[in-house]
Amino acid sequence: MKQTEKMLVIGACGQIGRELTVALRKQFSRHCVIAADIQPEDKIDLEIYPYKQLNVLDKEKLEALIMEEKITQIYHLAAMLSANAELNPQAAWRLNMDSLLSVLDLSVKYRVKKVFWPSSIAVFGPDSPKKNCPQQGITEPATIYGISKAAGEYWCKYYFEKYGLDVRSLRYPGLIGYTAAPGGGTTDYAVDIFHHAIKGETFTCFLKEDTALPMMYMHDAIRATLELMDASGDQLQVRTSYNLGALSFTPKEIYEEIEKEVPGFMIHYASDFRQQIAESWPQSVDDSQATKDWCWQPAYDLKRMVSEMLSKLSILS
Ligand code: AKB
Repeated sequence: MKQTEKMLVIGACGQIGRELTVALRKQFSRHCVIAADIQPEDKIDLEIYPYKQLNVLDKEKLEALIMEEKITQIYHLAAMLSANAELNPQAAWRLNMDSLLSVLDLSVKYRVKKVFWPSSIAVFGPDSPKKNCPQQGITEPATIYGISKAAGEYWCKYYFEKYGLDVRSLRYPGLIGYTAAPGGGTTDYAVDIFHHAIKGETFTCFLKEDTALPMMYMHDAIRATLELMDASGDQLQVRTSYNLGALSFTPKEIYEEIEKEVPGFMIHYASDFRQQIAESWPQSVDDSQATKDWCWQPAYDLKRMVSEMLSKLSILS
């Protein structure tokens, strides 16, 4: 039954896309999962194949791909993240919203069975509770990225209710992985810090030392995505996007954990415009609805994540 699925991962060269493509191919098979991204084909490693170059804003090309490949599931991960979006608000809105609307529209037209679209903790804003921010916490985002994610969540719910399209979504926290670097986010420091530690370089952090944010190891994020997509539709009470929690730490706390394994590693703090974005987000989220509906449980704590990141990155370097 699983073999009849044909999946399209849009944004497959990005931080989540790369690992999700590999995980889906393990669960299904290589030829069932088509990776698509804006990168030209000659820049792609062999492990990403089968691959199609796609600018997701090119709706005609997206339509041809869905139709020709008889796609049954779409994972739409292409987006501009929070910090870059603050610097390019119009372009961020176009990319984040127009691409989602094309995916939703074409999914209805071609009877795609399931769609995954990532939301973010960025849907919350300065007036949302800081600790254990609830599923239904106030969503009045202060960033253009957050506004696009909040609006996107309602579009997903609307397509589910109006057209019966099975769209599923998670509000990812900051994600930390070792295969692909994030780009243009506010939580990126928590990945960059590892690369500096491995190279023996002092790290300059763009957030203040006591700025706590919700975070998650990539393995947990990928597993959560697969578990949500595997869950039976009638278990899912949330058709906007699920809060998803695992860790909450400050730059100082992750630095101290890394320093235990890399003695002498140094950090320096020089906060910039990203500090204000971080301060508008909650420090931790309440994901009990995800636990209740599809049994979500994170597996990695800070210590385990730090140790695995350092050992994987030292093998790769
Ligand atoms: C970002 O920092 O913009 C993202 C996010 C929290 O969605 N990692």
